[in-house]
Amino acid sequence: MYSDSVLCSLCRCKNKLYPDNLPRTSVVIVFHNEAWSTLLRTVHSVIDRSPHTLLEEIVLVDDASERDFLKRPLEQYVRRLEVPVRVVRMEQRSGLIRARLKGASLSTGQVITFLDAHCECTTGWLEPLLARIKQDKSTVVCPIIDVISDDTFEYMAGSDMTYGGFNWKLNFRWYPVPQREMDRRKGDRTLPVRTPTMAGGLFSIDRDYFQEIGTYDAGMDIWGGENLEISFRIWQCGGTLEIVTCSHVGHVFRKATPYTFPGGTGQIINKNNRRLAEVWMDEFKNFFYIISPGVTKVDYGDITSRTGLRQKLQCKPFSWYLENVYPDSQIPRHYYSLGEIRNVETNQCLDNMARKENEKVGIFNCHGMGGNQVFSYTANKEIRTDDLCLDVSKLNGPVMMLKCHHLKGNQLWDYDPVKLSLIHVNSNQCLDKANEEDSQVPCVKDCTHTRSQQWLLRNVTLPEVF
Ligand SMILES: [Mn+2]
Repeated sequence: MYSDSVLCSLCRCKNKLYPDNLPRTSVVIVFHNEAWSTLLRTVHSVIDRSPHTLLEEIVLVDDASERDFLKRPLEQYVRRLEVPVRVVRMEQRSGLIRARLKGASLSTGQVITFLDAHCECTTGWLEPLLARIKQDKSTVVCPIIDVISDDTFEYMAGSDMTYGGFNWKLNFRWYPVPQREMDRRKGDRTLPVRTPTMAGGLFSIDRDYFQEIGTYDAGMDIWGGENLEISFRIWQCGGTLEIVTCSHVGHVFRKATPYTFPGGTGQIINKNNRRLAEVWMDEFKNFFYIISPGVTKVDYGDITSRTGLRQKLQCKPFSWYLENVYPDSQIPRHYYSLGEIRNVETNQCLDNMARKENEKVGIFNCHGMGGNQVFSYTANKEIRTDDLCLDVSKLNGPVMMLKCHHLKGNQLWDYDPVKLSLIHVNSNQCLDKANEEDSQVPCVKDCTHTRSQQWLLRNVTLPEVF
């Protein structure tokens, strides 16, 4: 499918030339109780693998660590390095967002590069990032994030064929780079990928542009949601977000967050996500609220400065973002219904039963609370629950939940609002309440239009959102 030259994308990256007069960067690294080895591995890899003419300084921001070796021993150690390294301390536990803001404000390079504290930069990582920003300062760039095992520290190349997205719960997720983005780059995988969102840990941004678009939402606590917030903001307010495929930085992926959150992880992320949804997502915030009932009870504080920012910058609506930046989004731009799918005979509702990809969809007593019973019948005639689509691959078969592939095929359904039938187009069979063997497994059968094949698509109304 791809030419030989594309398969050699890495060696073609090696042959690229970059201008001499690239902007200089400060590297800002926030840490909290980081191990000595991983922190210093990050620092040394920046120093060893960046041209020093491009490196203004490294700013280490300590978010109130408790480990002794991160105090004076760290300061003494970095003093003898050949690049200026500053250690800045937060007075109290402040979280990633506020610590990064502090590091950024104390740094001086024209570009600010944020890195996690457990990274390894590879040779040639920096030049392609800075070159993009030199071309256009409203381009925000991420390297490809290579994977460093947290068990063995084995280094594995990350993929240039995935980009950043998000699901209805507003979790960041990697999804395959769609064909349209391959086409836009004419198959040249050394060209940057336009990505709808960033993972958040590693990116470079022009200092003035960072200010201009409103840095971070300082009303967000600790960690979580800030990466989607800055992603939406960049795109909606006229910038560009890219993964520069010729830049590689390794990152130790940990199985669980080592952070302790005052007040609990869940509540903080819910608060941050509510701020994100309320400021940037317009009516599409309903996808988040309906699939996460309970989140609407979380207080999200005052957002007037952020909605004011959106107005001042004349940022585009979220529908524009879905249409133009992320047409393969898990949130459909157009849809007929967002709510429950209720069987007329049994009065039960389709339910994903909290099952995962490649499992069967279930059916259960309707509770009207959203969550696992939320399905959207989209304008593309998919039946979606989050990023999974109802899919049937054999006659009379059970209905499976597969990753939505946007290719119609076995995921294409016709709804007849008069007969109330949901017709699986490929098999020309109708969705039926269940099969004989198992009353909890909806399946498709030849259409009879009897009551067990009749379905009501109803919008779920949200509990009062405040
Ligand atoms: Mn990390």
